[in-house]
Amino acid sequence: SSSVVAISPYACQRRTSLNNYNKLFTDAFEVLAENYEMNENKGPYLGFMRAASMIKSLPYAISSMKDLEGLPCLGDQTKAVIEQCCQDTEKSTIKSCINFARSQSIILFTSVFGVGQKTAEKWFRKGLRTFEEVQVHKETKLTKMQIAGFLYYEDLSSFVTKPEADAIGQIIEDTVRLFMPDALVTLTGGFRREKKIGHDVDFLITTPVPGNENGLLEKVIDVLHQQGILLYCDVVESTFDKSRLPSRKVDALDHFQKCFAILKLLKQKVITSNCEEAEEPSNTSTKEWKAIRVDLVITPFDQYAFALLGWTGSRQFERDLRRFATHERKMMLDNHALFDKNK
Ligand code: 8DG
Ligand code: MN
Ligand code: MN
Repeated sequence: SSSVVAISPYACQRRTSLNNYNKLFTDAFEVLAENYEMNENKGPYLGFMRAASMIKSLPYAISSMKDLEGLPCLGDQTKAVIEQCCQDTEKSTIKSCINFARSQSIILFTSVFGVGQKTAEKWFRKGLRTFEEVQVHKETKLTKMQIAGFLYYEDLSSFVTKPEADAIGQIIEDTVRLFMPDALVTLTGGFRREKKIGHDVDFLITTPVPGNENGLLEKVIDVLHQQGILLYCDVVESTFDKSRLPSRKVDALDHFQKCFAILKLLKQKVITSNCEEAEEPSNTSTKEWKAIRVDLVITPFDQYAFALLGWTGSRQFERDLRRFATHERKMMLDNHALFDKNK
């Protein structure tokens, strides 16, 4: 079944649907990757992420090692994990391994908005193992971002649904249009890939008239604040320098002005179809709103296409696009431009 058509080692050369026939394997790979990333072990981290990405493109469920013949992106380590999964007929061992890995303190800590690897490790080294321990520990100084992260942890760690993303989109669009009627507000990230759930909602904002985007973000933030729906906001100013060449770093962040925010979404603003409404959990809280993570990115119009490509993700797809540009086309791609190194 596997090698009728050769599968490309680049994610950007593979057709991948949201239908993942091998979720158990890819969950295991991603959790292992995360553990390696924590230990700053870049090689195995990329190896497992690449393997997970490739496996997501397979139109069949892997059931034995024979199914792996001719597949790219698999090394000894990844194959060993697949072999173990295949032998584990109940799948309970692998599932409990995944859950155990996820419950480990460092990974648990980085699930808090504003807590990166360094902070998670620092807390761990101090002997802290739970959120409670972190919050009551006298010496822990939380940043504004981390305070928001803990305050809204429950909302932020529950997934954002598509209707919620659309409701946020309406708010952002209405607000932007107050100042710039011809502005373009585009939903990016996982929802642009038609994922049904996400951890946040990402938007690109641009205007066709060069320069009109200057000052727009501040005005939008101001209105959201006045409406009382801005729970948190961290603005990162643009660091774009025209003389700069595209970054060679595969995971480099971009230079656009942006804002990492938390918005308060009133539940009444979310339009759900009947079938989705029916499964509202028996919530004990009477809270009428939900905290939602929102990323707003402002781009000049002439860089919009590259920004859109870059912010659509997935992360692995973006890595492979850049790798493909570099190695197969001798070009350099980032969120701002595509450079031909020969010209
Ligand atoms: P999710 O939120 O549903 O979990 O998935 P996602 O939408 O694919 O992930 P994301 O973390 O929201 O990021 C969306 C894409 O944007 C991702 O492929 C990487 C890309 N990206 C950039 N610059 C930056 C940046 O500065 N921060 C983050 N988080 N992502 C960035 O191009
Ligand atoms: Mn996202
Ligand atoms: Mn995001």
